Amino acid sequence: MSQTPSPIRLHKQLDAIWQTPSGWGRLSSVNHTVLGKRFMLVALVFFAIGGLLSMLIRAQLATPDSAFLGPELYNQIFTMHGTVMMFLFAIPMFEGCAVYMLPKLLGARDMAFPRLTAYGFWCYLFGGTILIVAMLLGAAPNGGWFMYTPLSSRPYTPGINADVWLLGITFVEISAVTAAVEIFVTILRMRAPGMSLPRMPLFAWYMLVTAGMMIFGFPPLILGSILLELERAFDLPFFDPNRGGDPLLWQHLFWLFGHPEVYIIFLPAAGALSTIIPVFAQRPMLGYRAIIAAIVAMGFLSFGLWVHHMFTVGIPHMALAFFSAASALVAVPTAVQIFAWIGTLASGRPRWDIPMLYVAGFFVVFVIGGLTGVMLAMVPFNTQAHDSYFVVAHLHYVLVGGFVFPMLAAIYYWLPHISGRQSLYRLSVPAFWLILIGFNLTFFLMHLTGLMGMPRRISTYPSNWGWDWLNLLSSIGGFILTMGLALVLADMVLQFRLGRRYRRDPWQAGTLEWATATPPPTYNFAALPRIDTRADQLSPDRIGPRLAGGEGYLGFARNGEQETLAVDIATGEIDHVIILPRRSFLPLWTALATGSIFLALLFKLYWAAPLGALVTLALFLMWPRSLGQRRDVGPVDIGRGETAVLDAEAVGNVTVLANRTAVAMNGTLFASLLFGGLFLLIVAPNWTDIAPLDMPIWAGLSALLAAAAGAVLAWLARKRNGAGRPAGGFLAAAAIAQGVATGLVVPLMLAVPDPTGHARQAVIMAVLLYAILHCGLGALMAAHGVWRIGRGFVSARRQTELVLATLWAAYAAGATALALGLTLLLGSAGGGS
Ligand code: HEM
Ligand SMILES: [Cu+2]
Repeated sequence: MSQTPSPIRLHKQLDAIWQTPSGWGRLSSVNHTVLGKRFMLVALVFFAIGGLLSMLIRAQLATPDSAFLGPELYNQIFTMHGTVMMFLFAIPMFEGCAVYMLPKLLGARDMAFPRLTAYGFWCYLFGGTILIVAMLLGAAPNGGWFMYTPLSSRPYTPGINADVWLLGITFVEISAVTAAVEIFVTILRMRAPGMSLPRMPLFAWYMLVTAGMMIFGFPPLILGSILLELERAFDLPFFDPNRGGDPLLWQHLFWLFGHPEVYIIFLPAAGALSTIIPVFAQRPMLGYRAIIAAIVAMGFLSFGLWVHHMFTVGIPHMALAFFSAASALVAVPTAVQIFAWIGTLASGRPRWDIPMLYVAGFFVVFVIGGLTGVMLAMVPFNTQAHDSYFVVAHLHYVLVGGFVFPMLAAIYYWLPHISGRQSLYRLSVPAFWLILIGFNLTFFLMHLTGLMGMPRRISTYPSNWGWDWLNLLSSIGGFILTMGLALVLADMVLQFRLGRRYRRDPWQAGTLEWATATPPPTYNFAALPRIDTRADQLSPDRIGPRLAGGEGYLGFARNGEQETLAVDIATGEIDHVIILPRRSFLPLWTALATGSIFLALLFKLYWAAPLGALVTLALFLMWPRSLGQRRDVGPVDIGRGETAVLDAEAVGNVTVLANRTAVAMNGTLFASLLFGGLFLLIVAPNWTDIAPLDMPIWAGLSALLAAAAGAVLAWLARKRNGAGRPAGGFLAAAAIAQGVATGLVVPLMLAVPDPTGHARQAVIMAVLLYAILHCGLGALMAAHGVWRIGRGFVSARRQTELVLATLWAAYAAGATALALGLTLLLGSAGGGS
């Protein structure tokens, strides 16, 4: 099979295997190029909606005593503006960018889990639609995008509005979570052979750190949303200070997510800048290693900063000093990058083109935003400016400067890759100037309005406070900005018809994505390259034709399978061949079923939610059916005279890595829950006048024993399987043990008196529920393994199912132990003084 067939025939064969059908069949696509484009398109639609809302805000605030919207509608509109921009535009936009770019940039044919990409996309689309429809029906969330309790608790927001936010956003977050796992695994394992970590393009490094941050940053928010929804729906008082809860717990959970979130948005944008700047400066990026160190440092530091959003809530002085210093410190890695960018430009021969205009705009706007950020990191100044328009100005300088400008640069840089054409200068240049001028007019003045005392989130103001002119000018600036953005949109649309066509690599870039044809074929590369140098200093116009001719790895169509390569994490040496799943409607059905759970909860049809969950679970169990091998195949030809085993026979394949990542994420969620319990125990009021609980310790200990036995049995099954002995019996025993553990947690839950009475009981219920769910999940994984063994998918060499069963059983046992520990600790709290 190593002889290369004629390139045209090869192209036809690959095309037949990878293509997306037309008509309704389009909805079954799982291809990353298709889904990346869909993600970005939908994100742009939400950007337009968010922009429209900001126009309404500015129209309302343009004049004093305005009655254009009225306070209730105004609350909904600014809340939706912030929510749409952060959750439905910024995050999905870079997810789409990553999904589209990464395989091309790294030299692979798709992301690691194509169906998961599709599932994430549908969850995003449906969740976002729920929010927008709610807004059109006048039931949009209205408590601000950070949803502070007690304002968002039931007594103060009795309607459905807050539930729309909590459920809709959690639904959307599924796409963030799946994207994080995928991006992480794809970058670590699916690079072109030879592309070791130190040879990776900077964009991939940025995305790797971003994905890592999402893995630890999103679970606190998801947990917070679940707890708040539990409080709203079932009256479990996590945040109610009268019953042992604490509104500050919400703020901690929210900002534990919310601050890293800012960097999660900024880093991909910075990654685009680090890709674009060296290309236009016509010299390699300065300080490649320093930048990597800086972004890794940023990733860590950003988790230590969340408290700077809470300086005014009454935090001990020591803590204030620490978080203030840490906030100022994060300016250092930012500065490293900014100096590297400036240095690269200064020492190169910069070419001016549209993307560079936006890079320049970025510098101006972002630096101002950074400076006001350092000002706000100072506690005394923060106390003055807190919740004033100064903060609105700062946050937009950072978000628009740090995300929108770089994204516009990236759109102008990469859109030719999608369209195969170049942008229309007559539209793009004036659009840029309108945006730059409009933006600064709108937001620079807000610093002044803020310093003059105008609080954020007010719907109107009297005319004798001196804010009139500033607000009117801000609003005019906002409309100029919108005109500029509309021109960009027109430019993007018209480019597809009127843009000049070009040959490969229009910017003379050095990265692999330009080695595909433009627009790219669905399989990206007819053959995969070997990379022996830094992967941002290649010559795509030389490599491209060779790969298109089938020269390289996997330059053939085998058995009609969608094949790509997996490499060792550090060295980038070939590890195994991945057979990717084909297009399928399953992701769509599964997302619809998932959506039914959220809708059932939203409309308080609580009986229907478990039904939806069962259907979702059943659909998920159908996913692996088409995956795997039923016999040992051994090493197969991969071209260039080399061989590699298939993923089913690889010990640590991408599925295993993805599950480890999912466990890390899941563990973060659980850790946040444990943190919440301890936080309430230590900080919240009303914990002294409760009596210790009487819990059936025997049930707890036997549950723990059963869960531990499940883990040991799964591990033994794995050992036996590895030694070539039948493992089904042990695995079945593991499933049973975990099932028993699930049952044994129930008496504990039944013994918890009135969980609505006090946050202590509510927390105990939550951790026990978590333990039950995970013992059940472990049992399910083991049972699934038994089934796969029965169907012949497992052998001494094909052991993925056993590795996964062991992993989840061990996790379930650990979680049960911690859950019991916290139950005992909280259960003995109080004592009545
Ligand atoms: C297109 C130009 C934009 C304009 C004219 C604009 C305008 C505004 C205004 C006036 C507010 C304050 C509302 C109030 O406190 O009453 C606001 C809040 C906010 N904006 Fe924007 N914005 C724009 C773009 C963006 C972008 C691109 C993002 C994020 C990527 C964003 C994120 C936010 C957030 C998170 C809030 C806080 C909402 C809240 O307090 O609940 N905005 N915006
Ligand atoms: Cu922050």
